[in-house]
Amino acid sequence: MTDFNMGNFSLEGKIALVTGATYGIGFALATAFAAAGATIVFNDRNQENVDKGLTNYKEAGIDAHGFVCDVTDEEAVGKMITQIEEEMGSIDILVNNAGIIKRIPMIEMSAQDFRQVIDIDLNGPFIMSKAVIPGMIKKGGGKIINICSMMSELGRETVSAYAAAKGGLKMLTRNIASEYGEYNIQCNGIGPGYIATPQTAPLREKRPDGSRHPFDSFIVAKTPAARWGNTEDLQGPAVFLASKASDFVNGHILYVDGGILAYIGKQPGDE
Ligand code: NAP
Ligand code: GCO
Repeated sequence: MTDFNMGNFSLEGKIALVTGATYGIGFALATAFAAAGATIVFNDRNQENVDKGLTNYKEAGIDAHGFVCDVTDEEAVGKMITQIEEEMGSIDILVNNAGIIKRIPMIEMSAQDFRQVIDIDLNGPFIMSKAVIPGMIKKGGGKIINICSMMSELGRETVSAYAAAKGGLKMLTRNIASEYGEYNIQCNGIGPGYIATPQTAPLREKRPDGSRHPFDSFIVAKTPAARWGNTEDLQGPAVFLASKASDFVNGHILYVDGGILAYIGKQPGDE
């Protein structure tokens, strides 16, 4: 017998804030944190989404706390964090999950669209992290998990702004780890592969003749696991990075991609 303590994976007594966690990946991560014992707080950018989220959590048997807050609005973020700290206590775990994508060829993309993606996907995590780190320092530690992407490593047509933001988020992750690691703050990233959520629904839509979207077949052929990921695939890695079990893991991006980044891809004709 070793003296390894399985309790190191527990999130009992922890307060976890997951941004944009009404549905999709954020919701799945929050429900896993709740199952591991954490109190769940989430935000979304309008009341309708927050209400939808509260219903989703209730149906899952989770007593979550929801806030209307846009992650790009520094003043609103400051107010939300103060309110959470006053009402529930300081935040132990922050997941920067809220994000958008715009699929537009780069030379047709307006600077305004490019800026909006960078604002939500990169400035948002900066604003959120900046707001929670002082409380984590006071408390003696904390966990920040940034939801990165395959596009933190790879490019593809139409996603220039998203790739720029998610590549930047990888480096923000390493920098937060570098700057605040000495305060027992671990900042890591999760890089999901292609996960079936509303964000990727347009890439899986059937063609008018009933055939599969070419991108759908392409991704299955490009993934050694030979399938799209589902949001549950991300739960174990997230609980690990949120828990004491990962206290010496810092500045790391954990790719949960069914092997995409390890694989050169099938030769034409073998798909
Ligand atoms: P999703 O289904 O579109 O959910 C994203 C959530 O973030 C939505 O609830 C959205 O609200 C919210 N949000 C957007 N902008 C916000 C803002 N400014 N302030 C607060 N909330 C905001 O996306 P998902 O697929 O679950 O993705 C979650 C994260 O994982 C994103 O960062 C995404 O880039 C990343 N990711 C996804 C995949 C994938 O394959 N699905 C893979 C890698 C990484 P609205 O409904 O109002 O837009
Ligand atoms: C796209 C996709 C991706 C994924 C994801 C991959 O259009 O290529 O939407 O960017 O959502 O981020 O990890």
